[in-house]
Amino acid sequence: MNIYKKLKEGAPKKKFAVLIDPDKYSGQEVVEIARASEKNHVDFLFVGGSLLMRDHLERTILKIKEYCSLPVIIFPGSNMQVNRHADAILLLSLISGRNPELLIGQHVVAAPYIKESGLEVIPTGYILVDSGAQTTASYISNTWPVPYHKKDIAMCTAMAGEMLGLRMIYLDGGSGAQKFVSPEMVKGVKQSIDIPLVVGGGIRNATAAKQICEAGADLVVVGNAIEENLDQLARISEAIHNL
Ligand code: 1GP
Repeated sequence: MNIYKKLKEGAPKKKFAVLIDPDKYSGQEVVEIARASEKNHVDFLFVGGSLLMRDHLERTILKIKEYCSLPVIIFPGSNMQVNRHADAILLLSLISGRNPELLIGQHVVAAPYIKESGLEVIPTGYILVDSGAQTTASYISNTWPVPYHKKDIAMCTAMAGEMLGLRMIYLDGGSGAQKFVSPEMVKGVKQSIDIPLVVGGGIRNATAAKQICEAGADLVVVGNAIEENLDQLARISEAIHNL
């Protein structure tokens, strides 16, 4: 299955990914979320976390695979999060930051492992955006996020990412963001690039997901809101897919 193709060719139909942080779910909860995701037509399951405290990545992926047939994409917090049981991996280059380790350093170390894994690689320009308070992602990455109101910076960063050959842009307020990326910024970035645009961080309900899609996101990622209330999954999925 070519996941990038599925993402790109599906446009302008909007897509929905649920983020599963392996630290936060028990085995039974993974089963529940996997089943609910399949039932409610979620397009992709993202697995990963900025900081993992337990070695549960593989068992989480295997559990998902046992109970649903949705594509599993690793959204890695570091080069330790590579696992051949997933379908694809976002090879994130943190282009909003100036930390060489996250622009190229970790990739060099991970490259042979990723190659051996056989995972589909989706080179992704990762742009962290300030969301009201410091997130784990910005702290751990040792980078400054793009200021909330500076959409021009996000637009130019995304353009540069595309010109460098990255195949997707991910605008992220960070997990548990107090506010999601502004629709104005999403719109500006979407107009600046021809590659798919993923938006996540702090999207907590169907109204927010709809707003982000209408602004131009091709794929919306939700983690915390679903982790706190699984009922949100159906509502958000419906809002995104009915656009
Ligand atoms: C974080 O975009 C993801 O990197 C999802 O964020 O958990 O806030 O939905 P939330």
